[in-house]
Amino acid sequence: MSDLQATPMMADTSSSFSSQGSQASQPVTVRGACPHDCPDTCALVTTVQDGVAVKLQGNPAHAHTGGVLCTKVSRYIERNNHADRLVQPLRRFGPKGAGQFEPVTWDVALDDIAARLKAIAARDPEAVLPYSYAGTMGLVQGESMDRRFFHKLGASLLDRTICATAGSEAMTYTLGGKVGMRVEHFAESKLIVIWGSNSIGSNLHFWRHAQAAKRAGARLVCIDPRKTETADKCDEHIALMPGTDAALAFALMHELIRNDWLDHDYLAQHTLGWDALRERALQWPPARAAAVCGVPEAQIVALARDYGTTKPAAIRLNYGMQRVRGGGNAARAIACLPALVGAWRHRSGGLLLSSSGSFPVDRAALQRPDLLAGRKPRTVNMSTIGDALLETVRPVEALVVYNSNPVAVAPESAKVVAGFAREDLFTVVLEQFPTDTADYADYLLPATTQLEHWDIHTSYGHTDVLLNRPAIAPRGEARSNAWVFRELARRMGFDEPCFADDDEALCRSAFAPGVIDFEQLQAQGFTTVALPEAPFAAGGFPTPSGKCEFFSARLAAQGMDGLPDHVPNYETAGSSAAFPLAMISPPARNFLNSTFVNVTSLRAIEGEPLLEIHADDAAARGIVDGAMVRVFNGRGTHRCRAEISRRARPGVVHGMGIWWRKLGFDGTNVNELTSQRLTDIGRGPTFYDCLVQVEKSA
Ligand SMILES: Nc1nc2c(c(=O)[nH]1)N[C@H]1C(S)=C(S)[C@@H](COP(=O)(O)OP(=O)(O)OC[C@H]3O[C@@H](n4cnc5c(=O)[nH]c(N)nc54)[C@H](O)[C@@H]3O)O[C@H]1N2
Ligand SMILES: Nc1nc2c(c(=O)[nH]1)N[C@H]1C(S)=C(S)[C@@H](COP(=O)(O)OP(=O)(O)OC[C@H]3O[C@@H](n4cnc5c(=O)[nH]c(N)nc54)[C@H](O)[C@@H]3O)O[C@H]1N2
Ligand code: SF4
Ligand SMILES: [Mo]
Repeated sequence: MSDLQATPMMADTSSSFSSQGSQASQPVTVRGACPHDCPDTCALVTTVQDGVAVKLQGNPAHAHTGGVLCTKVSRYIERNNHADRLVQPLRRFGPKGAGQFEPVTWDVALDDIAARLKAIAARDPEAVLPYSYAGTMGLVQGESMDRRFFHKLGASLLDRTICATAGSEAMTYTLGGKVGMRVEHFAESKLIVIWGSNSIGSNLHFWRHAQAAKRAGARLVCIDPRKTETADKCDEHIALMPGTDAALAFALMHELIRNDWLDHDYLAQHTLGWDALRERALQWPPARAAAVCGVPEAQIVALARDYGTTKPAAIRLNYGMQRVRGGGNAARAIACLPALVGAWRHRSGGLLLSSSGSFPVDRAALQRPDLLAGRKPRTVNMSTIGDALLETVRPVEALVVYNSNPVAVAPESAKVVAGFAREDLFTVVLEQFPTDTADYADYLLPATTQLEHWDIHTSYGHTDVLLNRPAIAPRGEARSNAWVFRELARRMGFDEPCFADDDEALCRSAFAPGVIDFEQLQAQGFTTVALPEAPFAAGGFPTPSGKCEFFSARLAAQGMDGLPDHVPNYETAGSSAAFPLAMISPPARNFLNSTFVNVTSLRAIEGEPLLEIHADDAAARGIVDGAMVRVFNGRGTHRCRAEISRRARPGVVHGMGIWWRKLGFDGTNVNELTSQRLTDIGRGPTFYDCLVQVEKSA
């Protein structure tokens, strides 16, 4: 690869960096990409001196990043150099889950893993299950050689639903894909509705555009049960009950219809099912929605007026609102709104949930589903991994976990832990750190970090492609995920040429030739994809009808309601005397899911596992600020510190996520309480559809 920057040259993450480390030299800068599961996908610049990463900054040349990183990733070098980094392959000798390991060589580990997988696959390849999510969003370390390996093996397929499928399938049914406004155009919007998102905490670079809009006179409205730091900075906060967003969306439609704030021409030309949607919306006068949402009717009426009369109006929808039973329907109802008022006509109007459908990634080349050779393995839903591992009819016998920490992040921990603790389950974990999941490994393999490996990234919050070059040598014997699967493939006797592709070649195969400007990507670390300014100004939705599908024939064909509806939570507030409080467990600002919980300086900011509770709910239980509490329901108990907080509304508590169990009190976290029930659309988890009781704890 020809390199225009003064960056180290290397063929693969496994190559040696010792030649650079040996001589004192000028600092060099290496361009990269933030790997984390965050919509912002920042461009990074790492300064390396004598083989050591000495500084990590946002790339000022990348407009979306603007030279700014969040607090978390500005500590990435601290994380990289952490004393607990896994630096050699480990084999379990203690009981499952005890985290007792002895070091072994890579050859010993890989030979044994390959032999074990081979033996299981000879009986039933589907007894092997990969488990991965977005610990890195990189296409190479997240969805390339690993997928080739499991496709060739014929392993069970994993339905990767843990975060976003309810909302993203809702977008696909309604708009035709994970597409929408370009994020930079929010800066020119006159009304921004931030719906189910704490942008300051979890989408900081979007917030910069929202602030620019605000300075130019835009009104900002936040729709969130929690009074987040984002809600604090908006002009209006609508603190609805969890899982009631569809009711609010229908009441807005009701008012748009009643006041004729409609774009009749847009509705006639570019939408499908308007008459039926109109009829349904007319059943939702604001008073009805106010009762369901637990917010003042006047607030709904005022938002409808703002939305109906301000142009351009934009909605930043985020995944926080779709982690409930009706999350898919709610996202569909909200996605209908821009078409009612013709907001899509303007590039700064419309909606954005995810931009990830904007990228023409060549997934067939990366993942090689053709290696299945006609086999159709069963699919296991990652959101119900607890139940899946306890299944006895056709049990999972081997589990390979990478880029994920399921023991901490998956719902209903008691079952997840019981599954991972099975003595007859062979578990391989590729990790950077000794996480809760790592403790259950039979083999624990040390993984490289983003500073140490190649990758290529798209984004779900902007529309650029980023290249990540390794800046430093892997710590100890750490190896990239792609290297591990390449080595396993060799030992399994998989001899297709694609199993020889190195990590850099995998970067190149992510896009078909000519689709992106790879030269520019190499030169500056990022490149754009060609996209329209206002994608649906003249319709042209990528749905089967080419219209915004209020009515989805595809959903109807599956026996589902073709129109969006309000689908109440499984665990509706007020329905249970035993468990009267609704609990949501949104991200903590200084953690990224369960990543960074072990970084001392960041954990110090978050303090301890925390339950935010309204003063009235606390008083009714004799709970004082800072008291230890027991949060419980029929699934489990979690002890944590109560904070009497103005961020909580009455009836809703917030168990801030996602602590490592072993760093929390009693070795638990909030997922002791969450359920494995799935969303209406997309088979997603319902983390925020959860009733609990809270009491003082000794
Ligand atoms: N700092 C930080 N950033 C992150 C993450 C993190 O853990 N920490 N996680 C990353 C990941 S994996 C994702 S998926 C993205 C997006 O992650 P999101 O889940 O969109 O995260 P948030 O932006 O925190 O938005 C969640 C918000 O939704 C609110 N909410 C909960 N229930 C409801 C509801 O029923 N209706 C409405 N309207 N709101 C509700 C919560 O109170 C919270 O403020 O963020 C990413 N960025
Ligand atoms: N209660 C509750 N639970 C939730 C949520 C919630 O809001 N509330 N949010 C949910 C959401 S939105 C999501 S996305 C999931 C996230 O769940 P996960 O995808 O499991 O995310 P993390 O917890 O960040 O764990 C990622 C792990 O990948 C590792 N990793 C990073 N890079 C690499 C690499 O290159 N190689 C290898 N081998 N490992 C690597 C990190 O060290 C880290 O331990 O959690 C879900 N769980
Ligand atoms: S976590 Fe998000 S905001 Fe922070 S550096 Fe990474 S992409 Fe940027
Ligand atoms: Mo997520």
